[in-house]
Amino acid sequence: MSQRRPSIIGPSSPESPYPVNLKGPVSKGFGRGSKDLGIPTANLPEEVAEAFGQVADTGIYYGWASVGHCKDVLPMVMSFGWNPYYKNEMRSAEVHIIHQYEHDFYGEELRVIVTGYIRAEKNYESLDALIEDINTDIAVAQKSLARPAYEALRTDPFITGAAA
Ligand code: ADP
Ligand code: RBF
Ligand code: MG
Repeated sequence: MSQRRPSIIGPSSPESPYPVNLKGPVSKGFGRGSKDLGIPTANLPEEVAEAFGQVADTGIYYGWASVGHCKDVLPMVMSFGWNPYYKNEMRSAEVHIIHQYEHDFYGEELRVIVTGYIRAEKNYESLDALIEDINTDIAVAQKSLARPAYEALRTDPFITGAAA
């Protein structure tokens, strides 16, 4: 059975260590995001994931993202951890941008502002249960980012690409 979850998560403005800025070229994962889940995730490089691990625990996060030369700043959800459902061997930081893209963008620079934590990673009995929780994460991220202190980060020079 699915459980009800709150639609807004965390304090009214980001608290330490957030916001956390991460960036790097989009790397190849196992190709499971699109194929199994219908939810593609752009993987940050291993060393960027490890750097995030120095300031945060494994889990599901939300914030803003932008890609390459594109100035659009879009909401995102990020999974950071071992992916218990798939029993991965290494921690990965995977970003699902809440936007429909026409093309892949492997190799392009992905910039992310992590604004807060949503929940711990879970192991699931079925793929459907995982997908249902990810869809709830997406709704939670959108609602949580609509608060003024979070919305303000959408124009941060780091994420718009204005900071060199
Ligand atoms: P991989 O295991 O290589 O990460 P995925 O199936 O997770 O493969 O697909 C991820 C790729 O899909 C990203 O690297 C990116 O190029 C592309 N992509 C397309 N739309 C999105 C999106 N909305 N969010 C994240 N990545 C996307
Ligand atoms: N994988 C898990 O094993 N447990 C999770 O709780 C989990 N939550 C996720 C939440 C979000 C928002 C996203 C984008 C992915 C999540 N995944 C989770 C990771 C998913 O298994 C991963 O995207 C695939 O392994 C594809 O690389
Ligand atoms: Mg992926």
